[in-house]
Amino acid sequence: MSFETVSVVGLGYIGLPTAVMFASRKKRVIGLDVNQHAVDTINRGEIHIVEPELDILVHAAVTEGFLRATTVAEAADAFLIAVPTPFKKDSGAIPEPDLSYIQAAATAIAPVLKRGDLVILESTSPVGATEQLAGWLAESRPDLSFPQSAGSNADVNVAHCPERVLPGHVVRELVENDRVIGGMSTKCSERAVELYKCFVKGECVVTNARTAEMAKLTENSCRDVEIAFANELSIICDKLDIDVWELIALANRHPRINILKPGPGVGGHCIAVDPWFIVSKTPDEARVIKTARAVNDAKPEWVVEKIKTLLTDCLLKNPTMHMHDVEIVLYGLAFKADIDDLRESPSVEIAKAVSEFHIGPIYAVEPNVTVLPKTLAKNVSLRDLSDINLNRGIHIILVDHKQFKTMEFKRSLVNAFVLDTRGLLK
Ligand code: SAJ
Repeated sequence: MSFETVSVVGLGYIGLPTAVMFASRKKRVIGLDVNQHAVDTINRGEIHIVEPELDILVHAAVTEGFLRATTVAEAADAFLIAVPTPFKKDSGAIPEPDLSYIQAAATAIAPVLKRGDLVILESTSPVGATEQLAGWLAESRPDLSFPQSAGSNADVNVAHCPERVLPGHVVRELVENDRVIGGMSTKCSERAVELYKCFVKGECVVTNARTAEMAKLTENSCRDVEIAFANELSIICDKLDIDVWELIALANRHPRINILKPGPGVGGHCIAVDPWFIVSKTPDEARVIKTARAVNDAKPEWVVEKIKTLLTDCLLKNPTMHMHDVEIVLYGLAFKADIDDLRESPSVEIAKAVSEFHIGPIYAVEPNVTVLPKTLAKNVSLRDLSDINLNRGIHIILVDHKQFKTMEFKRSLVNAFVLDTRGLLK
């Protein structure tokens, strides 16, 4: 049976581009989201997030009638769940995954499930979450059989196919990347491959659900560990008076070395979160993964200390100045370059810490947002790059947005009090 109607649950950074991919292949796509604003925006053919090329695709999908968003679940042949999987706040030293959004998605779609349907969990999840999802669906629908009891003969097939696309490159990577397809039975995997093949040009590699869950967590934990190594190097080099950027460039000339870039810390809702899903299941075994998290989480604090030192230096060099005269300019608040996503951003954390000790003006230059987060709104003002006086104050580069990469900007900053956490000026 082919998939005529596809329902995508969760219309965020992953769900919306995925919905649009199916719509572009002329599938009837129903997007389901609890956020009425997102639903209304999409139904107008507009988008509520920043992602290159997505606006044109959504506009086309909606105006051609292939994509429609709603807050109430409707019947479909396949359901893709792309909801957040954060960790529980205040769950102790090792954060525990919060599966409540997946449970809510299961509760929403269960009433409209029918024989032959396929349910795919795309959200990055701890090992065992797909089985848990299938359990919740089975509880709600005792009239249908699921793979945990019926295997390949189940009425409803369930698989985990983790999203692996890079924010900022989602549209291209959705099509080109290989997919890991972890079915709860052979039939589940076959059906999932059939579905993804309608737009994925990469290979669809089949495994079981638990391995697929762990594969995704492994990818992001690997990146976290590698970034922690770079961040640790940057702190060591600072102490030893070595230019870390030159050092890494030299080391990377070795044919088997590829050190990543240090930064102000690791942000976003993936790399800073997913390793905990491994650590919380196996705390005694996941020692490197846990340490990498600690190293990366401590980097913003280190940056804040460097800003304090810069401020002291600035005041010592300008004895007539008072602290309230010194402007601190923070370049970039997003968690990485050329996106508008401020979630779990180390730059926001740094800006907040600066606003707690500095009594002078604090400006944030973030070309991708128009409103500051509530935590910063009181003491930090959002400025255009063109309104910044580069000849005075302290300048902290937190994100390497394309707007900061111009030669003119780089040259102007050379003589100022500058902390370049991204190596942008190198
Ligand atoms: N970062 C550094 N130095 C680097 C690379 C990144 O400090 O050399 C920082 C970034 O500034 C950012 C954080 O790490 O704060 C994460 O950025 P990222 O570009 O490494 O990753 P994400 O979170 O945008 O996307 C990751 C990707 N995973 C991998 O590359 C293994 C993506 O493919 C996943 O789909 C995504 O997580 C996800 O949704 O899980």
